[in-house]
Amino acid sequence: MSWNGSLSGAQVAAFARDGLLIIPGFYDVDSDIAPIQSGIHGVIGQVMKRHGIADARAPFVPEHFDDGYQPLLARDRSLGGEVYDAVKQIPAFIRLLGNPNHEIVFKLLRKGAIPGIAAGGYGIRIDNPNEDRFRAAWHQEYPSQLRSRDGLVFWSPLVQITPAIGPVQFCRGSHAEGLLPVLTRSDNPDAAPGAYALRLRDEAQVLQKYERIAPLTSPGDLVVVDFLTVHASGFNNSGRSRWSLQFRYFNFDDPVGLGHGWKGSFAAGVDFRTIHPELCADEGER
Ligand SMILES: O=C(O)CCC(=O)C(=O)O
Ligand SMILES: [Fe+2]
Repeated sequence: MSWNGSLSGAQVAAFARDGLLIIPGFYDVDSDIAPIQSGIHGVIGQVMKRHGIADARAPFVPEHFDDGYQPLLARDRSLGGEVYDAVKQIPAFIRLLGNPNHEIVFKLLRKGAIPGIAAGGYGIRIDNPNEDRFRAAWHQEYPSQLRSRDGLVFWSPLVQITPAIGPVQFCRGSHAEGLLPVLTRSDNPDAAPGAYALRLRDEAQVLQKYERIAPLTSPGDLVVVDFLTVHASGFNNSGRSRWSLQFRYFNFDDPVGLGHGWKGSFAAGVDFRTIHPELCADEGER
């Protein structure tokens, strides 16, 4: 069972109002999600193999696809990084990235759009328990992706999202702010890399205006996020990593994207400051 190919008028209106739309059961858990989970199970095994670690795991079952990952992290955090880099090359993941339903949703939510897949804008997040360094602080997607201002993030969990595992938090309706200025941290060598170094300017004032929602979604569910909706990672206090899919699409017909030629941002080796200097201030300049 997966999406029936249509969105109701109420869903389209809710997305326009909230900058966010949850579509339960968008993906088929057996044919879309389980093959990705199985691929991850295989990659974890290959990382074990590469490092001479005996693989004593049970055979793959979807609910426990990430068995063996916490012990890898405990042994050496860099092995987690190897898994992270490898899993976005799983064929079933790339197949789902290009699923025609993403284009259909894009065109239903953005009338007249010409959808594109943001190169470097897709991946599988692994938000590990009690780890802060790679949590996404409050942000809009556009500065870290560029391509077009009216893009969409397709976010979907590979594990059941519970309060303890740290659901993503969204400021409902915050896309109405338009493009928000950011602070950069050019002079701090200890700052997190790339997009992680950006902070919303006047973050507290922005946040207090909006209701925060933290959807508890299940594998197969889809969260569609406007590129301007302010959101942040939750805190994972559970014993399991929070695995989730991100596919990002943009619009070739967006005036801002047409203006800069659909350039990518940090993941494409571009510094956001060079494309939108008017939106940037160094943290030291405040
Ligand atoms: O999953 C998360 O913690 C953050 C997700 C996010 O920022 C995104 O998908 O754009
Ligand atoms: Fe994001």
